[in-house]
Amino acid sequence: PDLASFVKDMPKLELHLHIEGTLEPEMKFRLAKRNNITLPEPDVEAIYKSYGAIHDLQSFLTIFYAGQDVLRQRQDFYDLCYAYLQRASRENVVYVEMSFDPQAHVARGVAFADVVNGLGRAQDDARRDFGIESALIMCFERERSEQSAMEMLHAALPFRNRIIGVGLDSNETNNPPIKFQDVFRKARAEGFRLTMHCDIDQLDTHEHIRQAIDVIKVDRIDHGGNVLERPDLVRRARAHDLTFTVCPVASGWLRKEHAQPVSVVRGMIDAGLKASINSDDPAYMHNNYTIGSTMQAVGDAHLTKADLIALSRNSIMGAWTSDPVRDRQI
Ligand code: ES4
Ligand code: ZN
Repeated sequence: PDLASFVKDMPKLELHLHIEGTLEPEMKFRLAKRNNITLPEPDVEAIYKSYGAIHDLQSFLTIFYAGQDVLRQRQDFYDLCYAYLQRASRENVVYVEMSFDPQAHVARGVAFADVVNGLGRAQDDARRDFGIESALIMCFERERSEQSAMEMLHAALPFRNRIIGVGLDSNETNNPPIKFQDVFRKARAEGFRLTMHCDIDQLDTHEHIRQAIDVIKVDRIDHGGNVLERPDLVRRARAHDLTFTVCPVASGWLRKEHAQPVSVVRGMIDAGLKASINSDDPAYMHNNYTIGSTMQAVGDAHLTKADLIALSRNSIMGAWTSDPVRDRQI
């Protein structure tokens, strides 16, 4: 088959997907109405247009957090998650490890349990209705304090059957991995798997990658493309058998230059690193691309079908399905 139908039919895994980043303008508009929130944009079209201002990580984060403001009730989290899983299953995604960022939700008054139970009930219903499996990764926002992250970790303990790992995201500048050393040590001790963002071309990115591997001892790195510039880090990543969850379309969108993130995937394959292809925040960039269109775009940029199969294998091997802490078999 041609590459497009090959990718379309392939069973796919998604390991780096922010559920809040799947909030499409149509749903944002509907939830704003339902919650009596006045958006700055008068209609759905204007919301799409406002995303044109995204040009780097911080400009994305500003719009991303503003958009989340419409998520107020358990039902909102349910609707968001169910709609995403339905779309994903339609393109043959069979398994998703999706991140959520509780701190912003809790800060605007949503109960932690409403976030997790809203997402969780949608996961259960999507499994029943579409056969798609999924699990949650709780991300800490790295510009917030370590104490706040520790509070979230404690809040997550009763939900260990749903939350299989913890991550670190948001603004990386002057927020190195070691800021959260104690939180991640505790999370590991509690049985959570560990990942963290080392976004492309952030300040001190090589040092952040080094800390993630050597100090935090992560199981995966989200993005991490700059590893390729340092042979010593490549060696460390290989020695630790790390999986990199690369998001070629999203990273290209944030950089307004689309070739580079594709070359990251190519470079990781050639360096013997385990790269996987993922979506990140599909509703905010490139008019709602999908993981299928991401794989196809990467494939069209000179990856073979064998490469795409190897990348999918990396997703399977890098997934956290077999975590012993989980009391629910998937
Ligand atoms: C994110 Cl792409 C990315 N980077 C950092 N933090 C994030 N939160 C949601 N998407
Ligand atoms: Zn991300």
